[in-house]
Amino acid sequence: MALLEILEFPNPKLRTKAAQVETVDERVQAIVRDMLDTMYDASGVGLAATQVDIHEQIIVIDVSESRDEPQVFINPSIEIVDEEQFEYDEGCLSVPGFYEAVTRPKHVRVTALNEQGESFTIEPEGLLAVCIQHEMDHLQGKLFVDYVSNFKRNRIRNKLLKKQRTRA
Ligand code: GNR
Ligand code: NI
Repeated sequence: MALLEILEFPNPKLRTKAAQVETVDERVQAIVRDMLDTMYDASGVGLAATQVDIHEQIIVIDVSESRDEPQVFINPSIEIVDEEQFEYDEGCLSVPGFYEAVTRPKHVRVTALNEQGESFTIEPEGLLAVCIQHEMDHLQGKLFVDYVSNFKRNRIRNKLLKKQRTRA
């Protein structure tokens, strides 16, 4: 088992846009395994490769209570199904300790490749729909704090910078 280091806001590497995966081979499957280990170790419901400084379109998610239903999304694409919105208190392993309400489309359709390289499409609901959108934002270099006011984002930034200074 290999745990990967999770980058924290405001590290500029979190702003990198991820490239498409060309082929889902053993190299990609090893990244998926390490990302799942890292997500479970950190008690997260999802993890995007961007957060572990790998700039490829790979996401792992587990929204189950029992923490034994991993889902893998490679090269995901998303469509908004209708205009209904949904507000949820979001957190992020790259923004530890902070939670803010974020409003996103409620009904989305997601197509991706699984860890075997097979295409699948789902219409997720609830936390899974929120989480997929949160993770797909990471792959574009976007963070949930980008949806809150400049005042709140700067306060979060300054608190995390202070914590990171005292840890380094
Ligand atoms: O663990 C996580 N919890 C969470 C809660 C609400 C909305 C999104 C998330 S994702 C987050 C893990 C993470 O940072 N993924 O990028
Ligand atoms: Ni996150």
